[in-house]
Amino acid sequence: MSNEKAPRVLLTSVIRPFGGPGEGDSVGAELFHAQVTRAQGPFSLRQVIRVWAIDYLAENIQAPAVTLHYPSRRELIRELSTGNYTHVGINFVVATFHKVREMVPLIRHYAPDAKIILGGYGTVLPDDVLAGWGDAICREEGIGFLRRLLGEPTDAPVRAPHAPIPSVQVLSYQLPSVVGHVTAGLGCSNGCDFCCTSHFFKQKYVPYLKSGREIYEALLQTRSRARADGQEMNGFIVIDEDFFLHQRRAREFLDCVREGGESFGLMGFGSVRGLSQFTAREVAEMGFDLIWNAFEGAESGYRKQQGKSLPDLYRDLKSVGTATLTSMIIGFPYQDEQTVWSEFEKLMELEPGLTQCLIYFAFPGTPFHAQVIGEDRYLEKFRTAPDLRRWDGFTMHFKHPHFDDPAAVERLQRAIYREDFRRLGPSTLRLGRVWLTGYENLKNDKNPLLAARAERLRQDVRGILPVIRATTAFGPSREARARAEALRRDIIRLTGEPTTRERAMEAAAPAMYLVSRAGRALNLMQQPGLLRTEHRTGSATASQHTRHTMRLQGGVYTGPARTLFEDLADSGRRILARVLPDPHAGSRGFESVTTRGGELPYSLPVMPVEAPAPECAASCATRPAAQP
Ligand code: B12
Ligand code: SF4
Repeated sequence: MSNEKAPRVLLTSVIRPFGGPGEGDSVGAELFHAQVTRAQGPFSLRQVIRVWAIDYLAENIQAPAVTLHYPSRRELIRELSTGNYTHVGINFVVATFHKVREMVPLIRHYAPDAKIILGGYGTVLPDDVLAGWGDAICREEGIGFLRRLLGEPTDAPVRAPHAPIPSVQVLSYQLPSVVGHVTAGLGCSNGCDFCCTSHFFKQKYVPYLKSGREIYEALLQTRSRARADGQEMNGFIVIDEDFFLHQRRAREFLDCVREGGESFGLMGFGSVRGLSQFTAREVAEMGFDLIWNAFEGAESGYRKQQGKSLPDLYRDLKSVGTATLTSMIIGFPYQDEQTVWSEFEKLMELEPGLTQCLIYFAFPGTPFHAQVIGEDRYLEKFRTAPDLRRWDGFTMHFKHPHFDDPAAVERLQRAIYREDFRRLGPSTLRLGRVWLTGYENLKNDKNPLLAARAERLRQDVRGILPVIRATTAFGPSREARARAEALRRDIIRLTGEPTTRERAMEAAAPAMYLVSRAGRALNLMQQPGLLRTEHRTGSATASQHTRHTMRLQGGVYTGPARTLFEDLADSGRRILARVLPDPHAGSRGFESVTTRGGELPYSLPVMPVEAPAPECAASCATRPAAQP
């Protein structure tokens, strides 16, 4: 693809607002609130997550670039009209493909000369569905692809961008710090039958950071950039599908943390198989406060579940202050309603800090997708006119031996989220309980790293006192309120009486609960805000990368008046949409998604890989050079 002008690249997420008519209410810019704490009302954790893919791409090309996280339609138009772009890259997933179809005509109109590049896991869709919406499709590691497309050298190493996100907000109180991010690698070798990322990269792990030291240094680097911009970074998210599976690298990381002597606060993903290679104390020394772990189903039989028993593993992790976000799947063929509830009981016994429950569903390119097509299991409405907006884990797509009515599975899923909240209460308190346990067990530990961890956990636990007060007033059940009272007693017993400031925060908590509740009920200030960042343009400054992070949270951070106007306009559009025909309903012409299985198609255009670097690009390029 040749372009006469010097390349100037716009990389964007899909546009906001989210949650419009026909869209799944889980499909937004948040993880916790949309998919995990969704039944927890005002207690839900709010944290907008940026699209790190476009940050990685912008950081690792040479051409000037601008990234847009969650622009509105108007903001996208403004950028396209003034940006003089030669290339516009869009990151999307299957459930947001309808937004790509809204954005592409705008790009063609306002930047008619720009080449459109489609990337992200939405590209698992077949060529005939994506045809016409882009000039290039990236179905592989993206940095190598984009460098090749722009004619840039492909042998430069991959640099981790400085791409923080806001710390969580709860009861409308925003922690003033940011959370750092590092992607250690893409893909996963475990190969679970439904897993899009694993099969996107042909069950191969694609390391961005090969050594534990590189990961350690990347964390320190992003934090020192935040500090240079006057912002505290109090934790990190490490994206890597199974961090602990790479034992040598994780041990090297542990050595670096020991050498550095500082207790980190990390969130990452870890399977039973990976975690079983480490003791809980080692996991705690590395700094993990929260691990996303898969419970799936008792008989799901995935390789990743082999290792220590879940009760033992969870008990050990909690004893050192490491909580879990535990995910469960419903809709496996062996499960009937009773089985699901008995598996849920097992999950509740583990008392996870956070629970995710998804319906078993199939992305193109996965073995499960091929299987359901082979067995003709797609429901008629998905087979003939698949509504891609509902490829979100909250919709039942298949005929099931034990559920005649697919809506029954969706009702069951909602009931599970409600019951999890009713019994165990707000996640903030559940996490607090684990952190308090860690503090109690480690405060006099001879290992200085673990003693330092205890002190960090103590401070985190004190921060939840206001949420405890709101729970005792508005908690979902007697059980949850009693848990809250017991937790407050234990916090005070172990860490001391509340200070004057803490008492004031506690007193304000019920009012903050009511404010959050009103915002949700009126659908005000619920959308993310635009984060726009320039890279290598004349006006790009280093500090913009941290200073504007809070804008992601929208609401007061992007200007209350403007946000309010936008929210009201959105509500108006939603009312109108109730009487107008849904333009995306029953998308005929997409049947190939649910009637044709098989391998993922190739990236387009197919470009020869001349230099085998960056290393990850070479190892994960999904097919040999020049293969059609
Ligand atoms: C963080 C995350 C989120 C965040 C941020 C969203 C985002 N789009 O990044 C949040 C919490 C908001 C989120 C929400 C959802 N997510 Co999500 N998410 C992830 C997660 C865990 C990590 C993504 C990441 O940051 N990776 C690190 C970056 C650096 O790598 P990358 O994204 O793979 O990008 C590389 C390549 O893919 C490529 N690339 C990507 N984009 C582009 C664009 C261009 C132009 C080019 C050239 C290349 C390119 O280049 C990059 C560098 O190599 C992935 C699982 C995973 N481990 O990847 C799921 C994942 C992407 N999410 C998924 C889903 C289903 C969703 C939801 C629909 C869930 C729901 N029920 O609502 C929503 C959709 C929200 C939305 N608005 O898009 C699926 C997508 C499957 C699919 N085929 O559609 C995934 C793969 C999880 C899974 N295994 O099923 N998610
Ligand atoms: S362990 Fe997780 S990331 Fe790896 S294949 Fe299974 S579901 Fe996917």
